[in-house]
Amino acid sequence: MIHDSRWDPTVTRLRGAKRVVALTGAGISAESGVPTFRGPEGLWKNFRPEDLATPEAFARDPQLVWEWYIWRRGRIAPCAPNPAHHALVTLEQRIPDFTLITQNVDGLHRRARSRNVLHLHGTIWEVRCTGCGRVEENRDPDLAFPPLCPACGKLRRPNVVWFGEALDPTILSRAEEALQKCEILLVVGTSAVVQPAASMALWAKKAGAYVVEINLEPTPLSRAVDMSFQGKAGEILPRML
Ligand code: BJW
Repeated sequence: MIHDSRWDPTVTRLRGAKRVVALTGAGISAESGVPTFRGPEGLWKNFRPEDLATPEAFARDPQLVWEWYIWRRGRIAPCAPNPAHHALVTLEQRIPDFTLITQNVDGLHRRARSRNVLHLHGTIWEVRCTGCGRVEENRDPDLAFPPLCPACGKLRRPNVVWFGEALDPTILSRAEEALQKCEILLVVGTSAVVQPAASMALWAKKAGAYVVEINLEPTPLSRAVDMSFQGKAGEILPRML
């Protein structure tokens, strides 16, 4: 393997680091076969976010929204974690204080056995009652419509965060805390356009972290970070470790 000196500062820092955060987006699961949102093959190419990923869309046509989520569950279910997910598990085992913040709802980090995972945008494998708020795991591939709450009889929705909705304040403050104190932040496979996740690299940088981006292409963050690697997460992350 050819030695590339651009890797040295990151590799050296990772070796000595005690507090590391990884922030991941849809790109980390792309090599597992999970569709991303943006880009030529992305979900938003064929679907409009405002028709499917907003509370207004769900209020207007819950069946349409549920059909989309059931279809996505079917796409995700056969997908397995890839070398990038596994590399982050290895990193967690080496670093005393490691936090994985993910925007992904696919559950692949947990399946890979990452332990300290903060799901900023929820999970596609849970349902939440719009009446009483009860949350339950649900992996039913043929979820019948309408999915009603066994406790209060109201309609249940996917337990994800749609545009215009607030993130869980507990998860957000745990993420903020980890970003404030980390020495290194790895930003992997996110287009960095959806807030507040898109600002997290800047928060960490301001607090003194060394920020490394891994993405197939440049993003709005690329100029602001300390090091930007272009390529597949499933190739770069294992090599970096
Ligand atoms: C690879 C690769 C490989 C490919 N290797 N790389 C401030 C300014 C402007 C707007 C806002 C703002 N604050 C809030 C907003 C509004 C909005 C927002 O950000 N809009 C922007 C689009 C303009 N944000 C919100 O509404 C958020 N809520 C909020 O802030 O609430 C405030 C509030 C407070 C109090 C009361 C009420 C409200 C919520 C955002 C929720 C986002 N939800 C979704 C859907 C989740 C459920 C689901 O999955 O169905 O989350 S949208 C979608 O985008 C999903 C993703 O998590 C998110 C980010 O996408 P991501 O992960 O970056 O994926 P892609 O596809 O965009 O990019 C993939 C990248 O990977 C690409 O760069 C590729 O190059 C790369 N890649 N293969 C490495 N192998």
